[in-house]
Amino acid sequence: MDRAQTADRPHTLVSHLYISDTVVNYTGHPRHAIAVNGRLPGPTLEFTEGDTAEIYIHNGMMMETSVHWHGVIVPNRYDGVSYLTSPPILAMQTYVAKFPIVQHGTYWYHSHTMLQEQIGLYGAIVIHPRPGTEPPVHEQVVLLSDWADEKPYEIQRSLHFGTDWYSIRKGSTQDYAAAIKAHSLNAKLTSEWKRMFPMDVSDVYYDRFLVNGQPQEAATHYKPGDKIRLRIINGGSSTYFWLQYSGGKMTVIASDGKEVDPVDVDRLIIGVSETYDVLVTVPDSGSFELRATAEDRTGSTSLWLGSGAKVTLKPLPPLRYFEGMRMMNGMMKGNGEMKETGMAMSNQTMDMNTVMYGESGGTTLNYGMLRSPTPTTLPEAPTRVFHFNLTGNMNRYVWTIDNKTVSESDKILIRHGENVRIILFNGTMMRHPMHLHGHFFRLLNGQGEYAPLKEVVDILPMETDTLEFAATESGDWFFHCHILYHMMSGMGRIFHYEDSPTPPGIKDPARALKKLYSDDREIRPMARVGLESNGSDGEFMLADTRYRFQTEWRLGANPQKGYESESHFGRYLGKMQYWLPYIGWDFRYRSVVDSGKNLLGQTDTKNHRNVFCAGVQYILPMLVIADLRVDMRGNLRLQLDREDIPVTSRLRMNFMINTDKEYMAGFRYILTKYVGLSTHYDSDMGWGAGLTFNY
Ligand SMILES: [Cu+2]
Repeated sequence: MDRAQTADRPHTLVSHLYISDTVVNYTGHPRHAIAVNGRLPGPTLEFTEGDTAEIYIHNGMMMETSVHWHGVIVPNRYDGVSYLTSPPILAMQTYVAKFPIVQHGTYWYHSHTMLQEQIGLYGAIVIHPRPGTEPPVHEQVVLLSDWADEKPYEIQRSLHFGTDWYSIRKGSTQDYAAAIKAHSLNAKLTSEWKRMFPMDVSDVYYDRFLVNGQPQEAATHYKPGDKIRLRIINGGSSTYFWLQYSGGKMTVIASDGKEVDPVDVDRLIIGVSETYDVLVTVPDSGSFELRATAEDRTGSTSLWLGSGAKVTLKPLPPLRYFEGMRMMNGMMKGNGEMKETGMAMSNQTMDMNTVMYGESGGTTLNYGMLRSPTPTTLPEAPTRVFHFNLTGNMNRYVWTIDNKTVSESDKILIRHGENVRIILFNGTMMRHPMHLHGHFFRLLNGQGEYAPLKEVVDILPMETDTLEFAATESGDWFFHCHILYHMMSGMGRIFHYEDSPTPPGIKDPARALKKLYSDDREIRPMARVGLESNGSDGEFMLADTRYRFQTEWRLGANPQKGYESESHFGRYLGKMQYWLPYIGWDFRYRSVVDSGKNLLGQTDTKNHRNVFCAGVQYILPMLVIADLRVDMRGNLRLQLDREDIPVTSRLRMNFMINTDKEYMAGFRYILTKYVGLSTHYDSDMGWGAGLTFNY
């Protein structure tokens, strides 16, 4: 298309997105994925500022879907958040989004339904400025993403039950053996004393990292001397990428689609869902590497620019987890809260993770270096200020704002015409890329009037960032962490413009909102069953953000060994969810006579019992669970146990002891995600060995 000829007449560009199920094979194993127009990622949608986009979305799948235009300013009804701004696109239906293109820059589109974004429903959006305002330059879309062979639902479910399988795959279990080897046993013990779970910079194990849908891509048509504008998009579901280039400096010229004064860097990190426009030069003959390394250093993906001999980069070294652990120990109070250090940290200027990197990479980009070429000050208007604390805990994978999920909080009312300022504090141990739909905000980064405009802010642990925007729209706009599994667990809020009409297409808003809330209200199952020579121990659990139903059993191989089962229903309390008051039922039978007293001087009923009970569990330092309960006959029991003591990367120790003079100790060696070898000694059942299955 000749843009010059159509420059003066805005015109409508019609595109069709055909969404379908597909099969991909990145690892030798075929896996289900979602394709747009037969490919993963979907096609790049290209526009010129002033165009009108008319996009037909044809859902060829047997499930509903949605498409959100990330960073693109669209009327609220086309924002593509199912059940909030737009109706879901039902199976085998077509939906049309038609909106004027009022900006330029690098953006992307992705599904906003369930976990679809993880398996391929995404693509790039490139919007050119009006003709004549941009010097001609080569352009290259660099759409980064992460791929796991495991089903996204399984990833999400296992994260909520504290799986350490991903740490095993990544080599980041931070077990006792590794701690001793790294002369860091003291740090490990301190960390467990403070009830911290091993920290990592990312939660999920990915099999592949992709650039434009491939582990490697070669753009051989570039010649020495070519200057290329890389339009880099992080379409990963939960991976931050370090970017490096073997052909010299990278010049950052735009962030989240908005121009910034050019700044030369040797490397930069791109947060989940951010975009950066970067100029690079092919300096010579040869093929130069643009490498995107996952922040956890478990893998990378490369785009090669130019032809000829490969000019490679040195791989980034593995993370030094125990250095990070030491730093965290120093910052964490025993109650799971961060100490107030008095240091004002913001805008990625002090990256606490640097202690884990162990290398100096030349000039590294941070938000403080981003400066808008034109003033971005907001119009004079009354300002509404919000303080948000990002909160969460790793053990149950609950991610919240002010300790409330989206469904547990009210919509936040704002009014058209006012200015909104958000002060964000990240009190968690992870970074969060917070994304605001439908608005660019100024990130107050020390550049005064020239604060950069963004729609995603990556906020590191312990940082406070301030952003502000003019409330110029209407309707509901989602503000959420863009790590897919954090968003789905409830880390977000909805900004609601007062007096907005219901978006067309949403017929029953109250019911629609319930559907939206169901994401973080999901109840998930887990189970663990041991089959050992002395009998079977097992556990089954259903849990959501706050509640847990759990039943456990011990079935002996004969009547002397007997059988027992305990069931509990309880609610987690507190930000760190250390407390769990519960009610339950305890039933047991053994063909031996109860004898004597328990440690509390009461009649011992551990062999014959059929009682209702109430109690409370509490996580003690060293991650030991204390459980104190009373049954309807007035019998008390105090029990201490811990299940997952990481002896080595795959070896776990567990123990239990209680005032009924029952005790148990055992080991489990993790073979696969679902199977382990196990052995244990139990005061009632004796010694046994066998297999443990977990789901
Ligand atoms: Cu997050």
